[in-house]
Amino acid sequence: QGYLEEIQQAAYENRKLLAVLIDPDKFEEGKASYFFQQLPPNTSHIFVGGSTVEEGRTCEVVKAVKTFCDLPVILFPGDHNQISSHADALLFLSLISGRNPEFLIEQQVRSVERIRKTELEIIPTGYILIDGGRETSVQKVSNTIPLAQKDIQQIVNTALAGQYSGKELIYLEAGSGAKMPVSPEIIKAVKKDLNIPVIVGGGIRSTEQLQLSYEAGADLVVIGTAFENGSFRD
Ligand code: 1GP
Repeated sequence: QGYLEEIQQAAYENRKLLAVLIDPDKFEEGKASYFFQQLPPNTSHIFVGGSTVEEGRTCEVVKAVKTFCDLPVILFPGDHNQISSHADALLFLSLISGRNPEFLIEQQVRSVERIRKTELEIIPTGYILIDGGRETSVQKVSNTIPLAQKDIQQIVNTALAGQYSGKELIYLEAGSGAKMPVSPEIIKAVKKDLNIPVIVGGGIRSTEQLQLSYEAGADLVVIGTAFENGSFRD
C-alpha cells in the first residue's frame, strides 16, 4: 500500500493522523534522541521541510530521522532543493491560494530532474495559505497574500479548484508559528464540499486545538513549532 492510500484509507475510516514537522534548519542532531522520545504515541508521520533550508541539509536530516524512528518520512519542501531520495514520499505542493507562478509551477518544474532520480512516492497536494494573524515565513518567501479566514467561500472554492485539477490532498496552512490556527469553521466548510483528505497545520499548540481541528474534519494535523520547542500543552 502506498503512503497516499494509507492517508485516504485513514480518512475513510475516520482514523485521525498526526504529522510532526521537522524543519531541517532547526533540527539538532544532539537533541534528536530526546525529541523522538517525546513524540506523542499517536504520531503517524514525520514531515520534513522548511521555508528556507540550506542545500543538502534536508538529506542529512532525513537520514538522521530514519535512524531514530520507523514512521514514514514525507517531504514537505519549501523549494526544489529540499528533495531527498532517503525519504518515503513527497508532497508535491502547488501554492494554489497564491498567484505567484514561482510556487504554482516554476519550482515544480525545477524539481523534476531530482525527483526522477529517486523512488519517492509523489503526492499531488493543493497548498492553501490562510491568514494566521501574523506574517509567517511561508508568506514572506512565497510572496503571496494569504486568504482571509473570513473568506470561507473563497477558501472552499480554492480547495475545490485544487480537487478538480487533480490534487489528491488539500493542505490548509496558517503558516508556521501562526498566532491563530485555521478555524474549525473553515475546516468544516472545506471538508463538507471536498472528497479528498484535508491536512491542517500552522499554529496548533495544544491538545484542545488539535481536537477542535479533528472534530471539524481535519484528517491529518501537522504540528511543528510546539513540539520543536517543547511548548505543546496537553
Ligand atoms: C507549518 O503547518 C506547519 O508549515 C506547522 O506549523 O510550526 O506552527 O506547528 P507550526
